[in-house]
Amino acid sequence: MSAVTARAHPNIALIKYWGKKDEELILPVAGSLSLTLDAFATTTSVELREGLAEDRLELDGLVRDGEQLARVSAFLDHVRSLAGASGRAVVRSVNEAPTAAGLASSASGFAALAMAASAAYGLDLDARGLSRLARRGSGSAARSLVDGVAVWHAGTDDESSYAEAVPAPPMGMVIATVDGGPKAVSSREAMRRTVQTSPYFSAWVSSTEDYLERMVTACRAGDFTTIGQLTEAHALRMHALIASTEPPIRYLRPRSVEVFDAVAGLREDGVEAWATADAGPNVAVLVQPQGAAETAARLAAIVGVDQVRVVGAGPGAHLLPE
Ligand code: 2P0
Repeated sequence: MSAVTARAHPNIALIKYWGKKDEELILPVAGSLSLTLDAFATTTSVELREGLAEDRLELDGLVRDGEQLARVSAFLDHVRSLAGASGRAVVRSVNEAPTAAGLASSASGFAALAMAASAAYGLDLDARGLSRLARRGSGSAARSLVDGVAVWHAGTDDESSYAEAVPAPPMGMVIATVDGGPKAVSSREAMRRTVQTSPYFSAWVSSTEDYLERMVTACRAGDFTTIGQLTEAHALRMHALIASTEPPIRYLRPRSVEVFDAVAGLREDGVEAWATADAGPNVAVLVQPQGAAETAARLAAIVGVDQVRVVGAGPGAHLLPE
């Protein structure tokens, strides 16, 4: 059989997902909201091949085994159980994110895999079904199925936890890469530690629900200033939460904090720019299209910022023609 190929992009959350209420189903403790990017795509093909004893994974041209293969194979087992199929597959995946820059994402990876694998195994899923499926690979992947701005409803079960589009004003991001080193603690493990040890966890859940509601309202209203304020404040709340674990985890580096300060300086000069950061030291700065060039120039001038890249809103995961 010929291969089915899909392409997906990473997303950056403006309201963050941090913590699960069900690890098996990957149900988050609260909803989140993100911008799918138009850069750093993952392209993945899935080919069913008769006679294979186990799935085969090629990532960026190298055959992978161990944990990486196990995670992809477990995901394919779920697809096979939905499809009533048993055949093994060859998965080939290529990331356009610069290696070691901390930008390769499980979101684009599992969004592309969900799209390609569901088609290869003959599942006929609608947009919601695809988002739910991608979620089972990696929570944030549920949002990379969606064009532009996506809200992921936390839901209460497998059925009700999925992402869908939210209307929003034009916006993009300037991504400042400050340190290419590997992550100290994976986000999956750090989330678990947070749920188990942070004394602030229940406040995080209630404040995220409150922020999400305000963010969806601001997106629908096209109110960029409120979107930006909520984005930066929510990111800092997440990093404060993560720092409150036992033992503590800190993802931001001194350079990351410098970028947050430079972004505050841009605002003082009248450029609407707002910073956010995920489970790592790189900083993504939310801007309107007219503010992107000045923001990029200002961030590129900071010593220790390795790379600055302007990105826009991108498409959700989609199949590529054969
Ligand atoms: C987010 N992050 O909302 C948050 C903010 C990182 C910081 O989603 O365990 O790789 O596979 O569901 O999706 C990273 O978590 O975690 C993440 P799993 P995932 O983008």
